[in-house]
Amino acid sequence: MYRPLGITVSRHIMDLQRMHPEATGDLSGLLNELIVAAKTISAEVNMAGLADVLGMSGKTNIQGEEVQKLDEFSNNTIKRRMARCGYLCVMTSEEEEDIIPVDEGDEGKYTLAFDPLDGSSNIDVNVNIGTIFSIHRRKSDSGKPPWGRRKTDPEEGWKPAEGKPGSADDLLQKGKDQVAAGYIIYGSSTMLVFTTGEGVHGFTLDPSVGEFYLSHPDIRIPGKSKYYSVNEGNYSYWDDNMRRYIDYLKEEDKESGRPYSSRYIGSLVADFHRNLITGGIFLYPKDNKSPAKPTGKLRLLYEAAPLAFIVEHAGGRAITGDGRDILDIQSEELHQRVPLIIGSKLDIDEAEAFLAGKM
Ligand code: FDP
Repeated sequence: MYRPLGITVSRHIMDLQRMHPEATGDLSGLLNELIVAAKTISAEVNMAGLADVLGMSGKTNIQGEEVQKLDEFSNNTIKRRMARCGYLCVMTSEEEEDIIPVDEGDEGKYTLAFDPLDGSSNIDVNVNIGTIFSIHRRKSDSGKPPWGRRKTDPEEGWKPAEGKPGSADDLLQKGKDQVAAGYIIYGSSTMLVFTTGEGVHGFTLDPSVGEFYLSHPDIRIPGKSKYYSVNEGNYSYWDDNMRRYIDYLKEEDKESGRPYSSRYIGSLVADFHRNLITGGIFLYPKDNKSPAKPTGKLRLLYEAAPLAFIVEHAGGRAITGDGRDILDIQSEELHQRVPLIIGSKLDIDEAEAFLAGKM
């Protein structure tokens, strides 16, 4: 019933572009290409159980193609599609150690960092998983004319304008300098949530027409919540302040709405999405579990920073718990890890005070 009136994501992106007369349309083009990749992944995720059966029986799917692991499929889908979209100069993915170059001649003015399939331990058990993305403007000169990626050659017609490839340095930027960030969650339905800095908007995929429709305009995270999401199995690896905070959330105190309820899925994107909609605080703090990961588990460029950008534009906050706002961190490595404490603003303020030993 809603279809004829529903606002499609492409219409929404065009509306955003019209608000900026100076825009070239590159960011719109980039988002639209990413959305096609997301729809491709969504279709494959929905086939996961079946693909597994087919994979075990002969390692080929019904089209006669080799069955790939879903995270590998998602990585390849995004990287191959985006390498030739003409709007990027370089990419980085959770699945790849080094930077991912774009196709020669297709260099553009943006960078893309992505986690192709977050929550991979949940893939095989039919629990929500997702794709997270972060877009920055490149720092280096693109070497292209400002009016676009292609020029017309009188002899040969359209051909790519020559451009300069990007480097890791283009990707290593602060979260607050993102131009767009978002995620796609593959759950009971597939949803896209993103922001270009003008509100956070959610779109739900109607698989029968293959279109995302605006279903959650201008999402605002509740200021205070009654949910906390943390892997409490790590309790003995936390410092005293962190333990005291979690103990505090579990104490009974009607006036402050305690005890809080615990909700932990173990897919960052799913835990984050639930908290964004209902209110909540997600914590993956630093711990002493592994000397290799003293700063927590989650990655700055394609997990913490994009979700921090979204939550702040929805009225929430994201911090490390050691005195830093996630969006202020200058990334130094592609796969840098950070502690992440993210969610409803008043809960984050309170957690910050606990972690600083002030409460
Ligand atoms: P996963 O290991 O399943 O890929 O970043 C990875 C991540 O999942 C997040 O999605 C999730 O929030 C977190 O790790 C879960 O870690 P724990 O198993 O240590 O709780």
